[in-house]
Amino acid sequence: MMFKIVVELALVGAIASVFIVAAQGRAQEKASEEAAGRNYMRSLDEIMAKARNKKTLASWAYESNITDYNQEQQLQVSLEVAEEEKEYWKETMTYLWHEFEDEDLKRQFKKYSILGSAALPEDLNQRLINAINRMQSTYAKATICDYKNRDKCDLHVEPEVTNIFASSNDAEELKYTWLEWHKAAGAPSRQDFTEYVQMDNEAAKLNGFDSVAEWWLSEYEESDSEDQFAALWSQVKPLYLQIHAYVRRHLRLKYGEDVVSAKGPIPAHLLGNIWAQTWGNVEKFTRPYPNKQDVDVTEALISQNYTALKMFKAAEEFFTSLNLTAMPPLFWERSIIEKPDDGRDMVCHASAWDFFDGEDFRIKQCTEITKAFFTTTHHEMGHIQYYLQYKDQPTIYRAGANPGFHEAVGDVISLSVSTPKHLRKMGLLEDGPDDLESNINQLYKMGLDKIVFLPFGYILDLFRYGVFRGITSPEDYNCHFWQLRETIQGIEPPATRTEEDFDPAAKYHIASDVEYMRYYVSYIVQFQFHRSLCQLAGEYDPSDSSKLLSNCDIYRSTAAGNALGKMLQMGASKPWPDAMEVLTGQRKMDASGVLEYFQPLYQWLKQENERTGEHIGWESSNVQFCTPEQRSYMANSDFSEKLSKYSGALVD
Ligand code: X8Z
Ligand code: ZN
Repeated sequence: MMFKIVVELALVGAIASVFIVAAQGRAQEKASEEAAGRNYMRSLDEIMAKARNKKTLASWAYESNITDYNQEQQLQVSLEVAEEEKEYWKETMTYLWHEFEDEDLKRQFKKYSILGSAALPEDLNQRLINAINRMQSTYAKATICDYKNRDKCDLHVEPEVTNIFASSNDAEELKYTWLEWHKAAGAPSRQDFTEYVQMDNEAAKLNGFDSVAEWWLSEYEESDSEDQFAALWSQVKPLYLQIHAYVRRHLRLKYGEDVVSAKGPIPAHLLGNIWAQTWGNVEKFTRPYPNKQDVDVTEALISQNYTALKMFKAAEEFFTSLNLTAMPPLFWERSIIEKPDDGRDMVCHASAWDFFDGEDFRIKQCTEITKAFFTTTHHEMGHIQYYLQYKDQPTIYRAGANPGFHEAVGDVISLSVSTPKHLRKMGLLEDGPDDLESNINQLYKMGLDKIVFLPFGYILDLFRYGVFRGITSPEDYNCHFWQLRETIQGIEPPATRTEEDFDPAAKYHIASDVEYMRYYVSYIVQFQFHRSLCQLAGEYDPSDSSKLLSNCDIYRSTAAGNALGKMLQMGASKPWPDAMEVLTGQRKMDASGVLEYFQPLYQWLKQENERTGEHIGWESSNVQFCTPEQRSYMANSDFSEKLSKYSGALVD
């Protein structure tokens, strides 16, 4: 009996050790597969840096000088790189990366497992690239005639159309210019946009997404991002409604009730910006306390002989004062910071470029000497700062924690630069009182940039999500676009619109295939970042009324700069909540930063609107942008359902 037990035990032991040896063997095998994966990833990442460098150089050459030759070169390089990416992707997918132990290595493989538009067969990829290039060049080359001098027909969006919107008080001139720009830049791209949507959706499907909407949303790495965006909108909507009502009243007083109705949406051409996305240019005649100091510094910039270069150097100095990095020599050699006057066509819309070689970083911007461009200069330099901070990360991580983070860096700096406190330090603003009325003026000016942008930033991609998902078909493009603008932004077109028009493409990012929710996200999170940086700089204390968030200047605070740098250095190596936590201790996007910043203005606007009996919100527009047929089949459509879901409770 005893003998039998011993034999049995020995047998069990032998079997177990066979299993253990087998398991050890498998573990070793896995470890060596993972080691091979690590080696492969290192070399893949280097090869991809070179490929991206080549592609970016060709795009820069094209966008800074739009010629047929440069377009063809850009196309060929893009197609070559796509082939290369496709070959490497096949190899990448032979690794069993899902089973890797190392989370970071897994993350890199996961990111490389999304091939992008290179997944398309070459002929479809070529159609996609060509459709985008045609839209982009239509936009860049679009010109209109001057209202007062109809023989002068070389007005581009930058600087001429922008300047007309910044300075004209003539409602007829503004309406004419608005209509002409949309005719020249928007309508011609309708076909190309439709082709682009088809091709890009094919690419999305080949990458495992239902449509481009889901692909874009995946960049935010959370399954409920769309709901988060909607919740943020509900948080800030009451603030928007107040500034909207206040501005409408002043526009009505200025242009008369025939042009601006008491309870309707605001006509889009009267807000100082061709897209009505920021309204800073109406500040001069809507300022809450007109007798107080003018907070605009455009005149000071001009009278102090600021040049584009001087604005860029001033921006750089702010970054270095925070112990962040100076712009490298190649930046100054290769950037284009003024519009070339040699007659070439160029994409003037400001942009910042990473060439993925750790040395070459550039800005392309048609700078004008204005406060708005001073802000844009900081915005673009914020992108370069991010590139510089994460340049030693693997190529695949050289991106923002999410696209909104990238847009927020320079804006956070501008929040300090734009304070009267800082402008005085720079000698751009004369000494003045720090009283409540001046503070309201200052907050109002910021609100015209920041609060009013939120619904605009939000709707542009609500529109495109609908298109990509097939909820909005080509026959309804313009109707749905204006339906969104009316419902969420409370604005209306200056005249009847039809499906002959295609107004979305009169905006750069639609014509150039640039995702736009990033700006909405940025305009929320930048206030979270600002609040934390101000606390680190000892410039903000919620319990001390002499230290308002809106008057915080983090200039020269290395504590703030180091904290910001730490977040930026992470690039996309971790999901964005980890990056946000490093700087703010928070893991969620939330509008409390915006609301805290604008709290005194909100109270003031509410009182003022009550005092004047202004209607809050808006009734339906009297301008036609959908036909009665379109309206009737829209009533119970998926589009309407989405619209009410994502707009918060409908206004009126
Ligand atoms: O496009 C830009 C930047 C380049 S990333 C100049 N912005 C958006 C726009 O102009 O529509 C910055 C704010 C919003
Ligand atoms: Zn940007």
